[in-house]
Amino acid sequence: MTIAGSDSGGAAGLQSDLRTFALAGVHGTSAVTAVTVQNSLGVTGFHPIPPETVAGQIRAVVEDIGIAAVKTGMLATAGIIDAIADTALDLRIGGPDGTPFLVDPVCASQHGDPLLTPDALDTLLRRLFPLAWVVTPNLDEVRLITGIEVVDDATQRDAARALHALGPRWALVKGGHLRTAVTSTDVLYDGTDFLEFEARRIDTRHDHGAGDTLGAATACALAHGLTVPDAIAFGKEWVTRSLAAAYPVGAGHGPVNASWRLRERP
Ligand code: PXL
Repeated sequence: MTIAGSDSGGAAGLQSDLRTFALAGVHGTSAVTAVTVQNSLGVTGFHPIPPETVAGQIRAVVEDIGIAAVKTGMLATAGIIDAIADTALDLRIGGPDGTPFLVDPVCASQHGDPLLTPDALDTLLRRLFPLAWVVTPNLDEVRLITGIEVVDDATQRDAARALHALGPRWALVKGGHLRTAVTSTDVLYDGTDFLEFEARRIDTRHDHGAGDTLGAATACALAHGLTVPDAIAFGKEWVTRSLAAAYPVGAGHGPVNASWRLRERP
C-alpha cells in the first residue's frame, strides 16, 4: 500500500508508486492523502483529504485485501499524520513485529513547492519515525529534519546517526542530490553498522518521482519478505534503471520511467 498524494502530472506521488508496484509484480493499493494541482513545471496547490477518510482507506484495505508492506509519501497535514499513526498502531503497521513500514518524509516538490504544512513535520517525526522500519529522506529533507548540511561521507554518516536517533530501525540518507559527487551513494544505518549503496550518477533533468520510485520498489521488496538492506539494494537498482529510461513530458522535469522492466529483470 502507498499512502500518498495524487500528482495530476502523472510523474510522482501515488501515480508513480502504483506504476512501480505493477511493474514489480505487486498488487498496489492506495490511501490518498491529498490531491495536488501539478504539472512538470511545479505544484500550484493541493487539497488535503479529511483525516478520517485517509484512515478509512487504510482500514478498508486491511480488513479485506490485507497489506504486505506500507510506504508513505506526501502526507499534507498534521491531522492526516495523526490519523495514520493511530491507524498504524491499531492495525499493527510498523514497529518490530508489525507490517514492514517505509516512511519517506516528503516535505516539498523538487521545485520547492510545499507538500506538508509547516507544523506537520514535527508530528511526522514524533508519530511516524518511531514506527518506521526505514526512513528515506533526501538531502533537503535531511537538512530540515536534522539541521545537518551533507557535503561529504562524514556529514552523510552524521545525518544518518541523527535520523536514527529519532526512532526508526534503519535510516537511509539518499545522496542523489549531492551534485558534486561522481556517483550517487545512499547510506543506511541501523544504529550499529553503516551500509553504502552506490550507483552510477544518471545525468538527466527528467528525474521527477525518483525518490518515490526508490521507496516504492523498496516497499515491493519488503512485501516479498526481503530484509531492509536487501530491499534498499533492489530499490536502488530499480530507480537507477528508471532514471536511465526517463523521458521528457511537458516543458519542465519529465518522469522517471520504470517501464524498462517490461523488457528486463533486475
Ligand atoms: O517526489 C515527492 C512527491 C510526492 N508526492 C507528490 C508529489 C511529489 C513531488 O512533486 O507531487 C504528490
